[in-house]
Amino acid sequence: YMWSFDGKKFSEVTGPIHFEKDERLRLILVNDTMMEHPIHLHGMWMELENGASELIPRKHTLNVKPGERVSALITADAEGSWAFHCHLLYHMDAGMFRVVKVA
Ligand SMILES: [Cu+2]
Repeated sequence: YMWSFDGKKFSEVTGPIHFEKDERLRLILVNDTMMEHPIHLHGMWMELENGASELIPRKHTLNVKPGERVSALITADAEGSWAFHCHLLYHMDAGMFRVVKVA
């Protein structure tokens, strides 16, 4: 089997995911599998949109349950290339890995 983001494993993608430096963006993760995926973005906080307004949790890893849709706000304030991957290492090895480039 293989694991992927957007249907493409890491060996099939041609380049990084691009974030504009200092942009404020919303990342939406949809888990259409039957397993949990702890999704880890290096270098920047993911602010979990859980309805808690100013008490919004700031996370490096978001656990996404089967069938769950999670959204997070990110300020792309860290220039460079960053790993973005499932933290179950056998999922990462099977393709659930991307590079995020902030420039
Ligand atoms: Cu996973």
